[in-house]
Amino acid sequence: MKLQNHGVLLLILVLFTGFILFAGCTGEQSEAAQKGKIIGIEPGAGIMQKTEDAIRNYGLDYTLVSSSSAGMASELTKAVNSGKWVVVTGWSPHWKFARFDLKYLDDPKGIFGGEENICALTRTGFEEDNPGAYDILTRFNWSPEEMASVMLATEEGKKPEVAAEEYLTAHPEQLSSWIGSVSGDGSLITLGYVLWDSEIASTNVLKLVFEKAGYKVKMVAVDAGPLYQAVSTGDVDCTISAWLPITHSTYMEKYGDDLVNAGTILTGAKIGLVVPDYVTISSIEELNSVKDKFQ
Ligand code: PBE
Repeated sequence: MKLQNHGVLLLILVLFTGFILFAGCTGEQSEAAQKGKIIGIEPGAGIMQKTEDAIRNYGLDYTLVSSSSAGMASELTKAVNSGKWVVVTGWSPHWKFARFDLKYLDDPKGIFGGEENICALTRTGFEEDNPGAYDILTRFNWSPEEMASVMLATEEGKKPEVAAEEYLTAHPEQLSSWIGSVSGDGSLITLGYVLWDSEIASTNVLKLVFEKAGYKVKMVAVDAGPLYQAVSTGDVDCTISAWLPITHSTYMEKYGDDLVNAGTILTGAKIGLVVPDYVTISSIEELNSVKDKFQ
C-alpha cells in the first residue's frame, strides 16, 4: 500500500517536471521566433500601407501593430519616459518632435517618399457651387511650424477649436490673406477630415476661416478610405487631409479621377519610421540586427 502511494507520487512528479520543462522550452522557442514590433496607427492611414511595403521590401522581421494616433503617441511617451527602444510610424508636422528628441530612420529605398505635400481636395462641382469657398481653399497655405504650433497647443490641453481661434487671433494678416475679398452667402460647407493630430489642427483652423468668411461649416470625421470615397461621390464637399504624392497614392489611384485638387496647403511634410535619438541605429536597413530591442 505504502509502496503503491510512492509510485503514484513519483509518477505525478515525473509528469509535472516534464510539463514544466516542455512549457519552458516552447516558451523559449516562441520568444526566439517573436518578431520586433512597429507601433502603428489606424489601419486606413497611408503610412500603415507604406510600412507594410517597407516590411516586405526590406525583409523586416517585424510586425506592424495597428493602434490609433493617440495610442501610438502614448506608447511613444511611455517608452521615452523609461528609456526603452521603440519604433513608431511617424510623421511631421507633429508635436512629438517638439516634445521628444526623435529621428527618422533613413529609408534608402524611398518607400516613404521624400517631401510630401498636404493638399486640398474637393468634390467635382464644388468650385461652381461655392466659388468663394473654393477661392479660400486655393489660398489657404501655411508652414509646418505654424501647423505644429496648433497641434502642440492642443496636445498641451487646449480644445482644438480654442487652439485654432488663438492661432487666428495671433495671425490676423494671414487670416485676411486667406479670406481675401470673399463674402460668403451663409451656405453650408461639409469639411471632411481624419482624426490625425495634424488634420484635427488644420481642419479646425480652416473651419474658423470659412466661418469668418461667412459660411456655415459641418466637420465630419471619418477614416481615410471612406473620406476619399465621400469626396469623390460628393457626400463631402472638401478635405485638407490629403497627403500626396506618396502617403495616399493608393487612394488617389482609386478615387483621383473623381476629385478636384484645389492646391497645396503645406509643403515639407514627411512620413517614415521614427525612433528616439538614443536608439543607436540610423537606417531601416539596420532594424533586423536589433530586433530583440523592439519587442
Ligand atoms: N498621417 C497623418 C496620415 C496622413 C496625415 C501621416 C498619419 C497617413 O498616414 O495617412
